[in-house]
Amino acid sequence: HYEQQYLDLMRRIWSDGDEREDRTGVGTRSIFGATLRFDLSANAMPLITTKRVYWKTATREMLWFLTGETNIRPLVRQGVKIWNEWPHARYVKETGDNITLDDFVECIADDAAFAERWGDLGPVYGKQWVDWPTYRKREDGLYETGPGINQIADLVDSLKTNPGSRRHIIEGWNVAEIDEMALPPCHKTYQFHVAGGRLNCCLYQRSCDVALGLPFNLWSAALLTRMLGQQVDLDPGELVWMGGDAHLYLNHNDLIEEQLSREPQGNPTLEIVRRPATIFDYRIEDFAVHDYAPHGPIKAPVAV
Ligand code: DHF
Ligand code: TMP
Repeated sequence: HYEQQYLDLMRRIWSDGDEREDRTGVGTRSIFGATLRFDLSANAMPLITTKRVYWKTATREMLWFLTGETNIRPLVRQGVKIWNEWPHARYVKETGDNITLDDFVECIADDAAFAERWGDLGPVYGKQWVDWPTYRKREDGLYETGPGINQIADLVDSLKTNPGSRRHIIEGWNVAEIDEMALPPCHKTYQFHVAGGRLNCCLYQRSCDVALGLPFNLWSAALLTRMLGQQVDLDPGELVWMGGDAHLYLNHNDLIEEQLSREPQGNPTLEIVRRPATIFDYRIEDFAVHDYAPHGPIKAPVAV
């Protein structure tokens, strides 16, 4: 079963990983360098079945990236909670107001001005993907800003006009803006490859929370590949995932023990029920998952 690779990675990190302090203070076991491969043909998806993965949440996040948005407000208003902790932490730190996460999120949802001030993550994925900033040197030696680069639109174009290219890349790691981001990009580089009428994707992830983040990241990378494939008339090929620091947080112990006791079940597929005019026109209703009958959800705290 395709999921065995994921469980093997989890087992290997838990048994052999280097136990260490990390930025969040929670502590991890970590290995460096890992690869997973998934066949996406026949609409197969690398959706984890040994716990319930909220693929609609991950899909809403992907659609939000594609709008170029970096404020959590549109996510919050759709009930997507996965980015709430970071603006909340910044708010508490900068104002000294010890508001609860729930109350903070309610303010983001109800008060547009508050959200404008406190809901932004900085120039993260969405911004870099569709509006990477440019500048150029003028005759007088000063710099002026140029129009932003829409990497996604350019990618669709290059896949269509120059499929054999080795430069089909989406990059999130804008070195000059890293320190303005709530979190520097984890799923930082996507490269695409066309072979035999199929679209392959390789994701390089510099840092990976294997228990909480990776199920989302695998789904999202496969989803993006499927959406791009539909737009440029290529069948889905393979997803290759490469991780740098692949880790398990020490407080995910119960999740890990439980998940490693379960067996993968079933082979879920993704149907895209409509063909939107462009890569930017997908809606959540366009996606239907079939044959997904996972084990029950397993809750675990996210390290902030
Ligand atoms: N920080 C850390 N430490 N790990 C992450 O995976 C992570 N991911 C981020 C931002 N910062 C991060 C963005 N993606 C969840 C999943 C993905 C995600 C953030 C959080 C998460 O908590 N998933 C839970 C609940 C899902 C839900 O509430 O819908 C899960 O059980 O999958
Ligand atoms: P770091 O910036 O110190 O590496 O912390 C980021 C943490 O978030 C790390 O545990 C990896 C995790 N993460 C994912 O695994 N996937 C994601 O998509 C995101 C945004 C974060």
